[in-house]
Amino acid sequence: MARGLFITLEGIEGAGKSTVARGVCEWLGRQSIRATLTREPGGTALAERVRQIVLERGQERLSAVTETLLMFAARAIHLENLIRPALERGDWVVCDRFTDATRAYQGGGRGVDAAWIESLAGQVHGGLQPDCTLLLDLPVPIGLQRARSRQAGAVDRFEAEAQVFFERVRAAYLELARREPQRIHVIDASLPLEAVQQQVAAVLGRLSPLPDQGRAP
Ligand code: Z5A
Repeated sequence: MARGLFITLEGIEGAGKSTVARGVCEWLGRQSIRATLTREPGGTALAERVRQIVLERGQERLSAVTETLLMFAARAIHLENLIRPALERGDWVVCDRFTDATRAYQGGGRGVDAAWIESLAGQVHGGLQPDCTLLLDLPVPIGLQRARSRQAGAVDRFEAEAQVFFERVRAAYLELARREPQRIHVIDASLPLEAVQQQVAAVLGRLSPLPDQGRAP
């Protein structure tokens, strides 16, 4: 059986990735395509434990290099136990963040060496890249306002960052999209949800003719 397609969603905090990812799965369901919805860091029980380590604001310092290694450790677990098996059985995988997030957050946001990130990416998933990435782009203050209006509980290590950090992350994402326009589709996420979903459906529709794979029986 041919493998399913690998779709990723990216963007700054509060861009609407989780909301849109659920919508993408519903859209695929209407096309009779089986989809697996997942997220990073995390996605499996073990990778979610790594997520907890990397997000929680604990006593010990976590350097940008350590943060990068933990993102790839979680990713390696996720790929082996969930992403690759799902793609191989013909499901489409819809993943809320993947390696572009490491490029944007650790590379753009924290200044980690881009060549080193690419070398880790090559080792962890050299043969597998997303087929299509939806970059939900919006001005940082709108994203932060949306995220904070919804926030409940403790603020994590990223949510505690200042606006200037997210400005660097956003700029890094837009630069990635400029370099890879065939794969990374910039969606105007500042618009109302319905308009965002229309843009997303237009991109997904252009992935057609939808391959004769991963269809529900
Ligand atoms: N991270 C990293 O540094 N390196 C990596 O390699 C990876 C991740 C993989 C956790 O990610 C952190 O990990 C993340 C980057 C880092 N930290 N940050 N920032 P996460 O994806 O789990 O957390 P998040 O980015 O903070 O997600 P989020 O805040 O949940 O945002 P979202 O998923 O993009 O948004 P949402 O929950 O779908 O929507 C937010 C609210 O806005 C909600 O009330 C919606 O109803 C509302 N919304 C959504 N769309 C709209 C529109 N169009 N209009 C109005 N309101 C809307």
